[in-house]
Amino acid sequence: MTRRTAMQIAASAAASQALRAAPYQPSPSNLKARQWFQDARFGLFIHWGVYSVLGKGEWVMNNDKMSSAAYEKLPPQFNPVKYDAAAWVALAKAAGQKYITITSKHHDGFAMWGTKKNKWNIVDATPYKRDVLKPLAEECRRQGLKLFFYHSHLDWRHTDYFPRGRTGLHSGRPESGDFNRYLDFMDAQLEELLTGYGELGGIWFDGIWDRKGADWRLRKTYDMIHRLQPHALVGNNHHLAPFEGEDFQMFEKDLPGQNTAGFNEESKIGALPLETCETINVAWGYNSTDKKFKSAKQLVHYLVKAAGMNANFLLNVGPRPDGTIQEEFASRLKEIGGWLAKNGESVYGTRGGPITPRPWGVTTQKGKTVYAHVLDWPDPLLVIPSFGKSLKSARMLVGGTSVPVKPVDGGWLLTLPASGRDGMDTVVAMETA
Ligand code: FHN
Repeated sequence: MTRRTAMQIAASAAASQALRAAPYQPSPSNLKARQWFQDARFGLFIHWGVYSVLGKGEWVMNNDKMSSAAYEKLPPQFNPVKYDAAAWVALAKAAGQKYITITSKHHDGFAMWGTKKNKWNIVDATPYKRDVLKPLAEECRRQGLKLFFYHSHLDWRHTDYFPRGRTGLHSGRPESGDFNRYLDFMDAQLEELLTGYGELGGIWFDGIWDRKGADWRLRKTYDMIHRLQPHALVGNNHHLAPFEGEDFQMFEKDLPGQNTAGFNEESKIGALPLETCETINVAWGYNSTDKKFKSAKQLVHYLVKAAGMNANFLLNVGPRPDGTIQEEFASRLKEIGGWLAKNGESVYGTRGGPITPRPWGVTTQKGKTVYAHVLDWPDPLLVIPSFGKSLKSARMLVGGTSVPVKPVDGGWLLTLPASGRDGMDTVVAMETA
């Protein structure tokens, strides 16, 4: 027998556990939500928690080997008096983002809402004493964005998260606990979010990779979500092929099917709507020393390359402990929004294009229009390979200048005019028969 890695054995155990449950039948409202999600194409990811006080990212409790007692010194210092949910949602809108995915609970177990299930939360444990998710949900409804909650399965503090996984080993918890009681607690907190914050876009799970092979009772949790909000989209960042009950598949720091980040080796592209997530600098949670900011051009390229692969792009910010979003993030989001204001037709409501990525760029499509996204291609001549449809005409999306099209063996030769070229991404709209 070939030696299978522990990960493969764990993945097959988790998959078989998922398969034992009855097949999941998404509701009509869920299928409609999936179409909306794919049309939306661009969302704002927000990693925010008491860890931001230290400015060393969201893994500081684990990376600095902090005990729960030491970590408990952070909430009393977390007082985001400058938090302005309306401004955050307005920034997402200015960026051209159609939904927001915010951490309701990250791996430190700290609830960013007024949970009644324990005192480890923003209302009971900080001088701010207010729920930050409620105003965000209200602002999203008012400004027309959908709201998703990122919710960590992994918990570095809860004493029933036992046996331990690969992380959170320095919290100082007793070497005992009832994992099912922890999952009951997690489901009870999720029920608060699913019944107290209005209609949600979905739940974005993360963290089961910490205990591969454990029985996470995924279907029990997923079925609860779909019972309470049938339209809510469930995704789980397990870096594996989708499990029964999931409604979209996410990839992290990689386009679908790629593995430049090194932890997407098993994430085969499934048949569900796709999303990839990325940071503007390197860190997800606020990191005051992380100055490796990607340019707006790089981020537009990521957005259109994701769209070219039929995937959404979820772009992250990590707000400061005072509730502000740093200017390096805000300026890039607004610049992306400026590009989308002129070129959004080639992204929103599209699906992956008929031509696979080429040295010159990628394609998206909507109805009979195929959009060529010409990235870092200075030449006026552009060869479009045959793609199963006949090309009737072409125009520069911005300005509408006609693009000469000459049939050649194997496709067409386009001559791009100087007018309408865009330093970030020049979009050519090609009408097909
Ligand atoms: O451990 C988390 C990390 O903190 C962050 O939330 C990312 C975002 O996708 N997910 C996990 C790392 O894979």
